[in-house]
Amino acid sequence: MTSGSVAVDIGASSGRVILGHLVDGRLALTETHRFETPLVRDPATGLQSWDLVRIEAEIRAGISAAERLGPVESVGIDTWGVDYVLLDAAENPVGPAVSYRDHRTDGVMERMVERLSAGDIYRRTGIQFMPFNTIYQLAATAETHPEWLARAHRFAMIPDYLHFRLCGVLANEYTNATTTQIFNVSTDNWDSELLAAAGVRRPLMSRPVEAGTTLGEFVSAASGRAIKVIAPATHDTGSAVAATPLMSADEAFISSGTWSLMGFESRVPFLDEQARALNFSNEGGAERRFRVLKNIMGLWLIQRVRAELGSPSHADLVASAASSRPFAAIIDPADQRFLNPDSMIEAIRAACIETEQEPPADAATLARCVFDSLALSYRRVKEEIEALRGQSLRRVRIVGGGCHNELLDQLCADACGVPVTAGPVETTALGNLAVQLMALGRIASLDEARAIVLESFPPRQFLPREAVPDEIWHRFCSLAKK
Ligand code: ADP
Ligand code: LRH
Repeated sequence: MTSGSVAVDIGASSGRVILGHLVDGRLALTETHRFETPLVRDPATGLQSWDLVRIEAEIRAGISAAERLGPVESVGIDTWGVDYVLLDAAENPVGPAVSYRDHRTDGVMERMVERLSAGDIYRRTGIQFMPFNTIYQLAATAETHPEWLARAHRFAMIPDYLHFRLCGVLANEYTNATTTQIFNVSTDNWDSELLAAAGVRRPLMSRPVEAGTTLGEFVSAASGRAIKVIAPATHDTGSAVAATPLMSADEAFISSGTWSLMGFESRVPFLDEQARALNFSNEGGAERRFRVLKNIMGLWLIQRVRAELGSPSHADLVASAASSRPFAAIIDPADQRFLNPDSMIEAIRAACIETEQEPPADAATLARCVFDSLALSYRRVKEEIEALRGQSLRRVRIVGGGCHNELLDQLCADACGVPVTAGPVETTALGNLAVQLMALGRIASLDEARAIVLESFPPRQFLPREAVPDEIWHRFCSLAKK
């Protein structure tokens, strides 16, 4: 049997280990393991954190399961962005791996921006201002737990750390480094002034390596074999867009999961005043292509609503929303109150009451409110992208777990007024694999990888049907200004 590569793709809702084979110009995937990635309260500090011990054990279990299916040549890990661990002199974690959803960063961004100037931070990094960016998380640590930074010898983003656990080589990978808002897009390295402002000593950081770098070897306890550890685009969105079959410059992507990341690909970053005013990110990608995008609150809203409703199936929630009255109540998903409220249902209802709308009262109306509001957000970002580029978009490609939601796929086509394609669901794993296969010399370029993805997993099409009524669009625009 031909050897395969393993993509470990860990999202904020679930992690999966996927074995990929490239056979006759097609990629075939076998999921060998899936697990939840819930937030846990660190017992010592109460901080909302990730359980990296468990995540590492799940990764090892998934790789062993893949090996039972046949020889594995390489493995690479991607995760959500912005989160990190500090390592001490013995390379053990200092403090917990705190989640970006923890409230410790409340108010930190505002204070730092006042001190440093938003224009200057944006010119250096080109990254969207979000309160949970790594720079503000580090500044929060410097305020509340300076002893952690004092003890730290190294800084690792989550996938950097997990790769280190597999192969013993610690490297900071480029695509995820760009999500920190501490990476200087002009010098192509960590920004010393921003590091100092965040309270971090420069020697903690190493010059980021490219996506596609072979880091070392993982010697499998199960088989005794050595498996190459290859850093993919370790930022999950970087891997997702690497495999999104973008076929021309007038196509946008939405990487749809816990977040909806909507944007376009560019060979150059957009760093001017308009990009800053619109608060776009220029995230670094494989082959040094930039993802010019906006973080939209995404399916996190429905994940939390669903959990509070006792976890009805996704299919039931979507079906009930489909039969519920359109636009009965809408919210602005960008409102930071939705980042991590005690109750998402109460946060949505409160936002509706404040804007004099009937608050959704049951699963169907809550889900409809979330899906309608996300579709309106997609239209807003589509218009912002068009303004930024001075060019119309002609297609939106949705990838990720969220494209299972055919109601949302259709609402996106209706709101944006352009054809939408949905799929593949496992685009992030495909992008992770593609970069490994490029490093192994099996695929020549991202363009070739995308052609293979399109051939292997043809997406579904959704054409625009009903335009959003003007009154609704104006209501949404006025919500966003409040
Ligand atoms: P992440 O990588 O951030 O963990 P995923 O890409 O796995 O996220 O997407 C998870 C989301 O996909 C869920 O929150 C859910 O809203 C949506 N989803 C998954 N399966 C379905 C389904 N069968 N129907 C509708 N939505 C679904
Ligand atoms: C999506 C994602 C996104 C980040 C967020 C923290 O999973 O990586 O690109 O901004 O998580």
